[in-house]
Amino acid sequence: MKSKTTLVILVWNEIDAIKELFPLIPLDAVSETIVIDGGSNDGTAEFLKSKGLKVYQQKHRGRGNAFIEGLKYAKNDKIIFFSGDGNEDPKDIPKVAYWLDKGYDMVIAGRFILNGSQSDDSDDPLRIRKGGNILMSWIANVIWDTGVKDAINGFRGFKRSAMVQLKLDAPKHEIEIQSTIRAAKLGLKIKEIPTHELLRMGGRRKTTAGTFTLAKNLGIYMLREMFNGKKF
Ligand SMILES: Nc1nc2c(ncn2[C@@H]2O[C@H](COP(=O)(O)OP(=O)(O)OP(=O)(O)O)[C@@H](O)[C@H]2O)c(=O)[nH]1
Ligand SMILES: [Mg+2]
Repeated sequence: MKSKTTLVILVWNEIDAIKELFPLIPLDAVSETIVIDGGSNDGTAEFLKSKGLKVYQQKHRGRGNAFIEGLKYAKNDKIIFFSGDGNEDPKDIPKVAYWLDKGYDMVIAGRFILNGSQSDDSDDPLRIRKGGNILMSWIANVIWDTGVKDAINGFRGFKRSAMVQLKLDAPKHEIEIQSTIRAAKLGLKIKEIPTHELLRMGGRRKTTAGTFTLAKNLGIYMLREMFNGKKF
C-alpha cells in the first residue's frame, strides 16, 4: 500500500550511483518523491528530471541544509530522507514508511543492529569510521537516552511536526546526530529498524573532511547539545 509520505533523495554529483540505484528505488511505496540537489554538474539532476522527478536546487550548501530544505518542499506529513550514493538499501524505504505510518516521530535505519552489519568504510584508509560511529552513538545514548545503536545514519524518516520541533540547523553531516539527540531530549517516539549499509555504487564521498575532522565536528555538536538543554 502507498504510504502518504514524501521520499527526499539527496544527491550531489552522483551520476554513476544514481543510474544504477534509481531502478531499485520503490517509488510506488510512497506518494511523492522529490530530489534535493546540492549543485550537481555531472548530469545527476537532468537524469532524475528525465525520470519525472521534481528536482530542487539547494539554496545553501551542505548535506544538513539539504535535509532542512527538503522539509520545506515535501508536501506530506511524513518524510523519508534517502541518499543517492548507493550506501543505503532502497528495499528498506517501505519499512521506514511502515513505522512512520504506525505513528513514530522518527524512524532510523540503523546499521549496527544486525550481526555482520557494516558501515561503508571503504574510503577510509584507517577503517575506523564504523567504530567511531558506534562510539558516538553509544555516548549519545548514555547522555540522552536515545535508545538507538546508530545515531548517525542519514537514512531516516520523520513526522513533519516532529522534525519542525527539532529546529535543525546543522549545515553539514552533523544534522543526523543533532536530530537524534534532540528527538531524545523532547521524548519523541523513536524507532530504529535494522538495515545493511551497502557499498557506494560509484563516484566519490562528498565530504572532503577526513575521519578525525568529522569526529571533531560531531563532538562539537554533541557538546553544544550538552549546554543548550531543551532550548533550541
Ligand atoms: N543535496 C545534497 N546532497 C549531498 C550533499 N553532500 C552530500 N550529499 C549526498 O548525501 C549522500 C551521502 O554523502 P556522502 O558524502 O557520501 O556522505 P556519507 O554517506 O556520510 O559518506 P560515505 O560514508 O563515504 O558514503 C550522497 O548521496 C551525497 O550525494 C549536499 O551538500 N547536498
Ligand atoms: Mg554515503
